[in-house]
Order: sequence, then C-alpha cells, then structure tokens
Amino acid sequence: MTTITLVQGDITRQSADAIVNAANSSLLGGGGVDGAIHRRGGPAILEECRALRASRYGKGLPTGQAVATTAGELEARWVIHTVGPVHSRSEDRSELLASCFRECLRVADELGARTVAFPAVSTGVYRWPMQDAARIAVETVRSTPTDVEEVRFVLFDEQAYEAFAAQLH
Ligand code: AR6
Repeated sequence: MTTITLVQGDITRQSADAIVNAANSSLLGGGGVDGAIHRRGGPAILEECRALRASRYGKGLPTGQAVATTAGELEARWVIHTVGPVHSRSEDRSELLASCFRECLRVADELGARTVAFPAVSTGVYRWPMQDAARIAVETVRSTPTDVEEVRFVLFDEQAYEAFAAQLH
C-alpha cells in the first residue's frame, strides 16, 4: 500500500529517497522547481543531466518520461526528472501528465526508493489548472502498482495544498 501525504513548502527542503523535478526536455535547467533544485543541489546534478543528454537523450527527454540522477547536496538520494506537458485548451494532454507520475514511480521502483516527493508538475510555467492537475496526480498514483511506500506531494502555496487535499477526501 502506498500512503499519500501532503506538505506545503519547498520541495528542495524535503528529505526523501527521491524528489521529482518538473524539468523540461533539455534537462539543462530552467525556472520554478527546476531552478530551485539545481541551485540548492549544486553542479553535480547538471553534470549528470549533461551526460544523459550526451548518451541516452540526444534529442531531449520526451514529455511524459522520467530519468534519475543523484541529488547533489540535497537531502535526498536521487532526483527524478520528468517533463510535464504544457497545458492546451485545444488538445487533451491528460494522458501525458498521468504518464509523468507513472514513469516517476517506475524509475523509483528501479532505484529502490521508498519515499518520493512530487511537486505539482505542469502547474507553473506549463499553466495546467491546479484542480485538474491535482485530480490527475492523485488518481494516477492511486492506480499505479508500486513498491513506493510514501508519495508526498509538496505544494508551494495554500491554494495548491487545498486542491490536493480536496482529492484525498
Ligand atoms: N517547491 C515546491 N513547489 C514549487 C517550488 C518549490 N521550490 N517552486 C515552484 N513550485 P514549475 P512546470 C511549484 O513552473 O509548470 C521550468 O522552467 C509552482 O508553484 O516549476 O512543470 C522548467 O525548466 C507550481 O505549482 O513547473 C520547465 O521549463 C509547480 O511547482 C518548466 O518550468 C510547478 O511549476 C516546467 O513547468
């Protein structure tokens, strides 16, 4: 059984086996969670991301997929980088957002991670409406078989926290 927990705060301050980064395909950093993780985690994470670009992901990490690096100076063993979809009004990209959560859990299982902290992927720069993102995140974690014991959603503000809390009732 996977327990879902909620925390309001900064994901870079979490101690968990793995923390998830809301990255972009380049894997070379950006703003939001991505910027915060690279700033606090130090250069080791970016070096590993560069190596992944040079080896497996020459064209970038596709949307909906996930890949792990070590976590540099963060209080976690691994960072799992995933690329959420940009929200679109003309096209339903929910399946790609669900895929981010499934793929992160698959990578976590490969690593042997038992606690995984997720941000609200796609709800910042990628503009996904928070309530819908919360529904997809919670439904996907609940329906994905995994050995992960705790999935912790780390929500930056109260509105995000409330949106996720509403899904757990
Ligand atoms: N801890 C927890 N949540 C955070 C933090 C933090 N330190 N910082 C922001 N959030 P975003 P996306 C929340 O934009 O929408 C980057 O430039 C934020 O309030 O980080 O998937 C990447 O390089 C929002 O609710 O990710 C990509 O180019 C949520 O985390 C692009 O942004 C996600 O916001 C990815 O966009």
